[in-house]
Amino acid sequence: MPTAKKISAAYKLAQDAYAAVGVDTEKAIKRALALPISLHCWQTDDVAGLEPPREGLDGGGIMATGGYPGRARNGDEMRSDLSKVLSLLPGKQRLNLHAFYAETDGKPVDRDALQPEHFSNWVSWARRERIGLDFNPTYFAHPLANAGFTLAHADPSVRQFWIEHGKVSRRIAQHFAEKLRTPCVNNHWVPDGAKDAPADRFAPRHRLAESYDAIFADESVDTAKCIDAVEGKLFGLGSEEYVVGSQEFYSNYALTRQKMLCLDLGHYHPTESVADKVSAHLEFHPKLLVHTSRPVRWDSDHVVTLDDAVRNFFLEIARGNAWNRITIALDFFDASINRIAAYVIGTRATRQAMLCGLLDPTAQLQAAENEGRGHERLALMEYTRALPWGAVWDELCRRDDVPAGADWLKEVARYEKAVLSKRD
Ligand code: RNT
Ligand code: ZN
Repeated sequence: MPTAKKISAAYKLAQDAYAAVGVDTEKAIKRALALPISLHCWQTDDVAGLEPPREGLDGGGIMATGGYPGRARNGDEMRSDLSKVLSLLPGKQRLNLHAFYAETDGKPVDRDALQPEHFSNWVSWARRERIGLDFNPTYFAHPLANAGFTLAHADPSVRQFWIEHGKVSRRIAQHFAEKLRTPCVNNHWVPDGAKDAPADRFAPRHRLAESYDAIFADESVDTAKCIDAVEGKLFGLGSEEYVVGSQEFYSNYALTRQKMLCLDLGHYHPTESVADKVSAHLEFHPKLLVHTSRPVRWDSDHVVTLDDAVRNFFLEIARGNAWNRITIALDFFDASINRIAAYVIGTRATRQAMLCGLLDPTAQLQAAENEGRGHERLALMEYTRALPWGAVWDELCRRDDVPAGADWLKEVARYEKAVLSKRD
């Protein structure tokens, strides 16, 4: 376990090694700590939500697998777990809530009738933790989503229900922004799609665009406070053949309607590079939202690790100096391991990838490339992999007063014994 003295000694050496390739580690640490990561609340309870359980629901393409003990069963348990997680993370965090984590005091309140007051416990908690809130309308796990269609449903009354849900979600997001004095990103993802080849791919897409337009037509919502994002995907459980809200659909929609486009690292074909999409989108879109995730063979939402996909994504942000144009959020859920540890691993890995991006000797690499020394570019790229970013990371943790190395595991074990193991 690294002591403060050893961390500082290793950091000094690392600082010199990075300085030799023109990188200022002090600057990188400051920036890596300041950029917020929005933690998804849904790893606490395996995306179950806090609504009364309903029979015969189709999960809407979202499924957490595994039965590790200690799942949070209510809002208080979720908040307790999330506070523990926050205490083990360096840097600035936010919380990303889904609408079905409303707390309605046992009264049934359907999604189209949700109000800011149903989230007052979350707002008080966020205030105590001094963090901002983000939001997501929940267009799944509901009887009116069972057909596999919501905003693109052929029945206008079903569409209208979901349009109302979209509208209330924006008012709730605006409320969060006002209460916590920080803009709230409100991300829309719908499960709409078909398992098998539809005869008409046009009509649902037309309906989806019209429904969103109806949601966003509400001018009482201030778009400086509620920042709407839209998230597409390639396929899902039950929408293997056709996803109404595909990547192309949402790229065009976001661009023409001034909405933020969300790229989820699990939402593409495994051979596609999401990193490569960054510069293509940022040529046209002012900002992007990213969901870091880890697809294993498919959109499996495994806990994020410091793999090449995540590293390369943030390298692109660094190389385009696009840190002000990216909003960072997490999206994974694994019910087969300790959920507190899952968060700490995934959030730390995301921030480590950000740090690695910030430590990239971009100026030298680009100079070598521009001056025709491709071999130098490649050699330097390889060399940077061996540079001691881990020593910089430990120093970053030390400065923010959170456990460095794997020391946080002890606290996870303590919390598991004292709290999680007492849950059914
Ligand atoms: C689904 C999307 C979406 C969800 C969350 C729960 O494929 O990635 O972001 O995971 O809204
Ligand atoms: Zn996502």
